[in-house]
Amino acid sequence: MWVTTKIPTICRSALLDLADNRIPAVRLEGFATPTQTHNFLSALLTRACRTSSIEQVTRLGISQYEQGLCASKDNYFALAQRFSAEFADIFAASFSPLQRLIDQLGAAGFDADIMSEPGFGRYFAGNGKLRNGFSPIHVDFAPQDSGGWAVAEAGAQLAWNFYLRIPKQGGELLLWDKLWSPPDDQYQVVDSYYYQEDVVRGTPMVRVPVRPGEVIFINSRNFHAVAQAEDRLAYGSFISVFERRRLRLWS
Ligand SMILES: O=C(O)CCC(=O)C(=O)O
Repeated sequence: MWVTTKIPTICRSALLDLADNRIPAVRLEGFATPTQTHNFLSALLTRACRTSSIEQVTRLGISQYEQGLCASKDNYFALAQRFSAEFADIFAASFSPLQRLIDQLGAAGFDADIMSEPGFGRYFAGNGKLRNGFSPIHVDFAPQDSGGWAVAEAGAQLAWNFYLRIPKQGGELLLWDKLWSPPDDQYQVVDSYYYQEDVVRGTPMVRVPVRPGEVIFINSRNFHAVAQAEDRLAYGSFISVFERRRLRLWS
């Protein structure tokens, strides 16, 4: 349960509080300058391949859910190599938010890197997410659905998002103070990863306005959603937390 709804600035104890679900989010203001944000946004939109997940979300990149769980592990890791090379070109044309984030986590006292899978190699990390409409309530928590993958062994799972383009109205991040547990799946919408509103009925919620150039970290096991928005663009990945010390990034 959250002990406060205040959102602190990044530091080691704030990220551990987030992993323990004592706070709703952690903020990293000024992650990138307006010029860096613009250059990365342009490189991403012009060069990255799109793979849709649901009608409201167009993904620039791949996800372990769509290309792995819904297809196969071989498929995901073959694509992970291809897309990591493609994103290296995008970073070369602008800058690497992924490396910058890893450096920031290192500076906060963690051992941070990209996630690896024994026998398969590195995961892909860092997707663009272009949102149009209301992005429905969901959780992202590998132990829920990824048995047989190393990410399912994490003690906690966070997500970070670097905001690139946010409409003047709407597009807030909605966070509920409720960590997913198995009985919640009675509310899951058939054949999809999102949930009916009943799953969070009566649960405290915070509505977090987000700004271009900043990063927000959330505990992605908490139910969350994104308010109605047109052309909202963010870039980020998950962070699996191992032994409260090793942070591993993947998408
Ligand atoms: O873009 C955001 O603010 C949150 C995105 C989201 O739903 C997620 O990371 O799963």
